[in-house]
Amino acid sequence: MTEYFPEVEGPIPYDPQRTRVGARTRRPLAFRWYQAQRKIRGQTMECRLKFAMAYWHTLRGAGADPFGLDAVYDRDWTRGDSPLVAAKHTLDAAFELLTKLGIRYYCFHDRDLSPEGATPRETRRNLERMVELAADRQEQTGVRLLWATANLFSHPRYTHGAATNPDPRVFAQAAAQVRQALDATRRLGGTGFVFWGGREGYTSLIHTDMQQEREQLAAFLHLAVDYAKSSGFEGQLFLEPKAREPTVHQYDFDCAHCLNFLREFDLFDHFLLNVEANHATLAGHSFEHELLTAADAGKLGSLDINRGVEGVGWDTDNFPVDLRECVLALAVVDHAGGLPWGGLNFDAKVRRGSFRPLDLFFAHVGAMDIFARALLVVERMRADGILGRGGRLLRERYSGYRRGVGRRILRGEMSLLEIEAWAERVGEPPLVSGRQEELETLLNDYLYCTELD
Ligand code: XUL
Ligand code: CO
Repeated sequence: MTEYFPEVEGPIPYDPQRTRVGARTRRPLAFRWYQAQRKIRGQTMECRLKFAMAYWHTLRGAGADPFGLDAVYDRDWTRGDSPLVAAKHTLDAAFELLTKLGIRYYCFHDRDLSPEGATPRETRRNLERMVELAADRQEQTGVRLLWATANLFSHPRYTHGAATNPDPRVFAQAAAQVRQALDATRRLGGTGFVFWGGREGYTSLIHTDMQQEREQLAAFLHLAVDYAKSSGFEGQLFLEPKAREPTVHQYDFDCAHCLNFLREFDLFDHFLLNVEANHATLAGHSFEHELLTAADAGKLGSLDINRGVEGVGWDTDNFPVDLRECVLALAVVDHAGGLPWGGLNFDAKVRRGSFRPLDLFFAHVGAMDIFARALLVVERMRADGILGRGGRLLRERYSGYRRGVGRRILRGEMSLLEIEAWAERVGEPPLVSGRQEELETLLNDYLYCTELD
C-alpha cells in the first residue's frame, strides 16, 4: 500500500521536553500534554477527549478560496484513474494519518467518502462499496466512526436548498441521500448522525416563504427520525447550528434558534446539538455561550472544535490554538457531565499556504495538545472548587435563591404584593462587587501559572 506520509513514522510520541524554552528540540512533532493513556479521574485522556478527524477538510480540502478556486494543497491521494479509485486512495491516506496521529475517531460527509456517480443508482453503489472498505479499515486499525452526515449543499441540485427547496423532487433526492447515509453510519457503528442545514436558509425574502421552508425542514427531520428508529439505528441524531454562510440567514441560526425549532415542530426529544466554535462566532456569540445554551437545555451532544479569526466575517475553520477558549469550552462539557454520544471533531482546515501534507500533522498535534492542557486546567479548577460551573463562586453568588424568600419566589409561592411587602421590610440591599477583573486574573493564574505536570 502506498505510504502517503513517509516523513512521519508515527505514532506521535509524548515528550515533555518539547516546549523547553530555548532548547533546540529534535522532536517538534511530539505531544507536550496529550497522553492518550493518562488517567484523569479514572478515565483516560483519550476517552475524555474523543478527538475526531474531519474527513472533508483534512483529506478532501484543496486549499481553495473565493479568489483561488484551483487546488493548492499537495495531496497525492486525491488522484486516481477514476473517482472511485481516488476515493480508495483517500481512504488509505485517512487511516494512515489517523493511525500515525493516534486519533481514534473520524467524521465524514457521504460525498467525501465516496463520489457522486453518473446516476443515483451508481452513486448509491459507490457509497455502499466505500462503506465496506471503511468497515475493513476500522476493523484493522481500531479507529471508529464518531458521526457521519449527508452533504446536501455541494451538488448544483441543492442550489436553492435541500429539504427547504421549493421543488419536492429535490427534497426527494435529499431524502434518499439521508436514508443511505444513515444506513452507512449504522453499518460503520457511528454513534451519531449530524444534520447541518448547508443551504437550508434564505438569501432574499422576496422569493422565500420562510414558514413554508421551516415546515419542510421539520417534515424532513421527522422522516429521518422515523427511519432511524425503524431501521435499528442506535446512534444519536444531532442538529448543528450555523448563523449564515452559504445562505444569508440559516434556519438553524444558533443554539437558541435550534432549540426553538425543535420545540415548535415536536422534534425536541429526538435531537441533541452539535455545537461548533466558528459557528458561534458567526452568530455573534462565544463558543462558551453556545455550549452553555445547549447544555442548560440538556441538549449538548458533540463539539466541532475549530476557531474563527477575529475581524473576519466568515467561517475560517482554523485549528484551535487558544488555551482560554478551550478551557472555557471544556468547563461547560464537564459541567454537562461529558459527551456520551459525541466527541471533539476538529472540523478545521490548514491555511491555504500550509499546503504540505506535514502541515496536517502539526495542525492536529497542536490542537490535541492544547485541548489536553485545557483538560488538565479544568480538572485543577474543579478540584479547587472555586471557578467553573459547579464552583463555589457561582453557588455563593446565587445563594439567596436557595433559601427563604428567594427560594419561594422561584417556586412561584409568592405573589407580587407579598414580594413588595418583603422589599419594604428588608430595605435597600447592599451593592456587591462583581469582582470581574479579580476573577479574570484568577482564571489567568489557572491558565498560565499553575503547574500541571
Ligand atoms: C459547515 C460545517 C459542516 C458540518 C457538517 O460549516 O461545519 O461541515 O460540521 O456538515
Ligand atoms: Co461543523
